[in-house]
Amino acid sequence: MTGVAVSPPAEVHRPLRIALVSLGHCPSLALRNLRRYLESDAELALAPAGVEVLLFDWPLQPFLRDADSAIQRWSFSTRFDQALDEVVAPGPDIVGFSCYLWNVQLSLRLADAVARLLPESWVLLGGPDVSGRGAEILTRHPAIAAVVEGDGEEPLRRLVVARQQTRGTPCDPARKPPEGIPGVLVRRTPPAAAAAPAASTAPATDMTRLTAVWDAGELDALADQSWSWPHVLYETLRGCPYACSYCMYGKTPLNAKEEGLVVSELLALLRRGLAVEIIDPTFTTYVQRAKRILAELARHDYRGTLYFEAYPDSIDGEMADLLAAARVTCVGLGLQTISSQGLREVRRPENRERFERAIAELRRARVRFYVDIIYGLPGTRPFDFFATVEYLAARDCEIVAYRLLGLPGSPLMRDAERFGMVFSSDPPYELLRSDTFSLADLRLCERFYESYLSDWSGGERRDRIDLALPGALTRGILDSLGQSSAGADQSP
Ligand code: B12
Ligand SMILES: C[S@@+](CC[C@H](N)C(=O)[O-])C[C@H]1O[C@@H](n2cnc3c(N)ncnc32)[C@H](O)[C@@H]1O
Ligand code: SF4
Repeated sequence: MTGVAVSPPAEVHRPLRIALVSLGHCPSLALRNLRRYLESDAELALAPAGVEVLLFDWPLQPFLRDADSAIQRWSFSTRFDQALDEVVAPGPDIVGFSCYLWNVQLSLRLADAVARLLPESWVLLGGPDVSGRGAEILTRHPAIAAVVEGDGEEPLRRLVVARQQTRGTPCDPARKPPEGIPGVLVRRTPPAAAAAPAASTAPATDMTRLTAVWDAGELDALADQSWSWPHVLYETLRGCPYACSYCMYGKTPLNAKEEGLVVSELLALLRRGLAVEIIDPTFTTYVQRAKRILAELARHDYRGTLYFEAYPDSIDGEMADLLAAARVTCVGLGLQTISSQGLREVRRPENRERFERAIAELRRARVRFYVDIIYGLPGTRPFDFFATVEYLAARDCEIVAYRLLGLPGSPLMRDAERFGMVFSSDPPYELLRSDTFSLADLRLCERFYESYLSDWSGGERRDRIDLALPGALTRGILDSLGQSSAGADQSP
């Protein structure tokens, strides 16, 4: 018998390549987490030739500018072509796009094009803008192989293992990601339109494996790029104990990083002089933990700055002092509305006393803060929004007002019919009408807020009104906009 030397197919001699793509306002933490999770995986490390993760992390603005100017010039060679070329050139086996409302349309366009140019690679989507509507996306985009819903680390790892196992086998154009991976929706062939449901939600990410996700050399290079939100993102935990229906934050069970690790990683970033955003849904809500972390940070020197958002109830005097000591430069507080009904309808607990304590303590400790509010909330009317602005103006708070967005997958979308809410079907999914807001009302709220910022948040006009008088500010602003102010003194 003659022996035949069987060598592995040429394919297997090169690493399995995974390209991860993000278009954003700041460097993507999701891509770093996904990369770190794959690189620290024992099973994948044993694979022949290993796994190579390529990150394509691009500022979004140039894509938008280029698209605009190309249309003006009637020429369609844009940053898009260059991006496509860069992703396709290394011949990745898996290409994953990180989708948020600011990039989902561009990402889908790129994903469709990549899938056409690389028919044998698996093109995947993940991120909050596709979570909760994977089946709809698979139906509308036949080239997408799978959508990952929720936390992506463990589902992506399993997809990579599955791809690894099929390497070197004869090319089968119908070869697709397998069904049954928790958190992964895959396309079924045939019929092309149907999606196999995700087996269940993805298992929790092992947060201990997400250490040092920011590569030090990479951070220097990132600082050189023009990001519109020049922050380095850091998460100490996932999950939010509150259930505000409009929000996509923290709809996963609590999953926290070990405190010592949080302190050492944050110090490493802060010592490099970086502007760090802690992106936990509400950093201070796990009060004792947050206090221990802040106290530990406060013991060290650093040039960097810290910023985060918080549900205000947890900010007492001690917390405010620790924030100041740890050199937190700004805190975003959620209030949303002073209407009790509005808060009830979005399942957000109300605690005005605690909110007032938080702003008083932050002010005393000289920690800058601003307050988030929303217009268009179910169960509210424009005058509730005006009264909320008045309430905050009377307390000298910096205000950030948002129009209600119907985020795909958020619990609010299940209530849309009950409140007659109609949202734009495309990003940013803004409210167009509801039982209590016409489109004209929404436009008026926007003008009201802009007028408040430009003419009434300080200066002469403001000095002329008595902010303690209910309705005085609302009347002033509406009169200046040529709108009737009848009803301005009604309080919610
Ligand atoms: C930082 C941040 C910003 C930054 C920009 C960030 C960036 N990358 O460019 C700034 C401050 C500019 C910003 C602005 C806004 N934001 Co914002 N922001 C965030 C925040 C706090 C963190 C995002 C993040 O990096 N998270 C950490 C990573 C690890 O989590 P992740 O992104 O969910 O990724 C995980 C999974 O989704 C999945 N995954 C993600 N990508 C991929 C890719 C693949 C291939 C796979 C397999 C899996 C996967 O795996 C990851 C790890 O588990 C989130 C809330 C949050 N805590 O997540 C909101 C959030 C993303 N923002 C949101 C919104 C709505 C806004 C605003 C409209 C303001 C507002 N009203 O809330 C504006 C829009 C600005 C604009 N005009 O474009 C929504 C987006 C919802 C959506 N459908 O996209 C979120 C979810 C918050 C919310 N309100 O519910 N934001
Ligand atoms: C992380 S939250 C604020 C901090 C804290 N978690 C809280 O709720 O108090 C960020 C802000 O984004 C705004 N926001 C979130 N989802 C929104 C949506 N669907 N439409 C409009 N604004 C939204 C809210 O004003 C919210 O306060
Ligand atoms: S708005 Fe804030 S408190 Fe409410 S669910 Fe979202 S992150 Fe949690």
